[in-house]
Amino acid sequence: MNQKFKFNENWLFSQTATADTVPDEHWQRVTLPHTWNAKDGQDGGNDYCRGTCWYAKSFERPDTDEGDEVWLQLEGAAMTAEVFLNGVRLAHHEGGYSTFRINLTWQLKEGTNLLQISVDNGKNRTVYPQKADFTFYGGIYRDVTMIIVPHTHFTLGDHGAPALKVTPKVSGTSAEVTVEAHTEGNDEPVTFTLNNETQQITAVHGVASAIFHLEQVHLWNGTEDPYLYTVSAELQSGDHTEADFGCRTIAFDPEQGFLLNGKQYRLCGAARHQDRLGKGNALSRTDHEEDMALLREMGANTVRLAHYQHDQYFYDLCDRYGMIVWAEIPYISEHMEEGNANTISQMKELVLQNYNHPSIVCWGLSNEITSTGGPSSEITANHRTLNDLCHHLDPTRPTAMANVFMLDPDDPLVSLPDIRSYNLYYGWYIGELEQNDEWFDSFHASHPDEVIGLSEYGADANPAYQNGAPAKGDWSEGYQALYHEHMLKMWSERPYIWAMHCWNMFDFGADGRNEGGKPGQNQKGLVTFDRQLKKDAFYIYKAYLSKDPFVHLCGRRYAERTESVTEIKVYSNQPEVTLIVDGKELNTIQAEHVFVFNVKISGVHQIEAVSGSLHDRMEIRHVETANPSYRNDEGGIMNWFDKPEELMKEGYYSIMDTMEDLKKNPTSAAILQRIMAKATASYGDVAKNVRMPEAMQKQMDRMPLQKLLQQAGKALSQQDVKQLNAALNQVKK
Ligand code: GCB
Repeated sequence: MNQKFKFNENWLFSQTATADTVPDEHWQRVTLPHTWNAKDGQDGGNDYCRGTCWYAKSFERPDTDEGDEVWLQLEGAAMTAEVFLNGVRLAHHEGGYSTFRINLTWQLKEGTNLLQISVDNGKNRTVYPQKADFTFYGGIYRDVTMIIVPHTHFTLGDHGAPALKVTPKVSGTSAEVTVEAHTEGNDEPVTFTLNNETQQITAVHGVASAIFHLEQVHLWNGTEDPYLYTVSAELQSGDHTEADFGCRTIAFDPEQGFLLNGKQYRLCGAARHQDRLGKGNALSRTDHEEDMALLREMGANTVRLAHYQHDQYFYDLCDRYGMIVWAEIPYISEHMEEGNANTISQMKELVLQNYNHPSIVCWGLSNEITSTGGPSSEITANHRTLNDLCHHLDPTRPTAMANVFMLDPDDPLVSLPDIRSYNLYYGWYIGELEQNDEWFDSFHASHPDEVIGLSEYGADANPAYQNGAPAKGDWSEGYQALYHEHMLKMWSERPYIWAMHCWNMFDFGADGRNEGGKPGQNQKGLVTFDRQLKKDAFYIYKAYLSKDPFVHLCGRRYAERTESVTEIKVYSNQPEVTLIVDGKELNTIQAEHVFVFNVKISGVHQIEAVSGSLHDRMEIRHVETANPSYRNDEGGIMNWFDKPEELMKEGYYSIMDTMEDLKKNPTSAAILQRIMAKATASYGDVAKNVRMPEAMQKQMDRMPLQKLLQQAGKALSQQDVKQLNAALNQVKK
């Protein structure tokens, strides 16, 4: 028999049960996928339920033929799961993002069986992730499937991997495709079929390998033509399986960046966290499809599936639509001494389970792993082990790392993986936008033989916040848009950047955050957490990347404006845009991507942007008093910096002085130290213990304190800053 069916219905769930509790009517009825953190993991406070919860399901022994085996497949149980059948523990799995399977056969009894699964997302020092800027939702949050197979069957027990491993090797117009089938039970002949060709090979010690030659191979060619082949395999026992694969070549070059099928292929897209508002990580196929549709609409040709293994269905969608993927494990933010074994098992699962996906072009070893403790020999040693493991399991793809901006580019850890990438937040957390350009110019000049990419960059925006003069730290939709305008221009001028992944495609749950008017969310998304609203920044990507003609008026939500001449900005991929105000043509501009018009306003105005048959409309109005709901008043610091002259007092210190100068005077140094301690104490786990490299500290010391305070966000209130300046105004220079 060969049967596969979803096992998602009629589960019972308890947050208070223990191993000895018998499920009863007090347990909650749930359908999988399920998480217990859909609400508390997204509302701020860093107080969501983390611990062990229980799932239970009674079921009748399925009908099987003599010798059949019954397996259970879990595609995601976060983070550590133990599976018991009729009271006997059958499996223990560590890692909340990968598939694992359990052979239930020997423990099944006639009649009713009881399956109990404990799932633990509690704190520990062995299973990643433990410290990161996202919510670690607990639950059996992906599908559970029951699989019934004959005694001799395609392998189910190898790290959740598919039984077929397909390795296409393209040369010229043909390809040699090696298909390796793994079997369990007896060694039987395996019949492989690809196109119309059939080969029969008998398995030896559970492995049968066939080689197919494809002439005039149809390449998998990114978003333009993501052609997939399907190979199938059958056993005499009746078990069968199949795998999709694509034929393509990938290469990385210090000057040309990424090459697909021998041609430079500029990669630009975003990173994706999987979760959603109100659902956490318990998603439906429709949710995944919607995410893919949004990436495609934006014109992205790559996605970084951060910071863990995503649903198999999403990798399938990436294959199907030609989206290039960076795949990674949640080895993130801090290295845990006792966590090495877990990094290895999660990496093994990631590579083995995803080997066949043509969309995947690199294995990410870690993310900002040195950010809390700095580099160390232990970190390097573990990365070396992971790097070797990836090469051993998959010699066809390079390894990568997403480095924190503070990591010295000459640190040996940076050159450990095959290709380099950095997460840079100049223009948001630190420094100015232009420093991104400078950083890349400097890296490329000093490391001409190395491949470099930008694995993260971004700025938060709550689309409720609007600002006629957008500024860093104001959480406004306008600043985020300006920020990404800069980054896309920077990228377009540097063809050597192998990939640029914006952080993030979607706002996501980070229960430890409390800022920008939405506690519990990281709002760097180009699209909101519920996927309902595309922020203006989404459209600057579309202007650069998409071939679908469009015009988009920015500032639609900035409807009430106090200025008498206002800026109207249009994003488009067309060469020319006309602005029509109240039915009259104002101006026609030729530009690339960004079209800026200045419009006099007095009352209510109908604004229309037109290019050929394309148009977009909005209404704005002039008001005397600024709409208070447009302002993020949490820090409120921004208002302050509008008038720096009011902060300064002749002959005395102020926040307009550089840190370097303030540190020279013992009194101002003490005041500075006090305020810094306060700011650090109020940051979440991630920011604690951050060690600043000397060069970076020096760079910061040369900045006026005011600039740094602007980046402190919620950590310091407007009142704090006022008091600080008043205190400094009393210290004589
Ligand atoms: C990073 C992290 C990512 C965070 C992001 C941020 O560097 O890799 O997990 O969410 O910054 O928004 O701060």
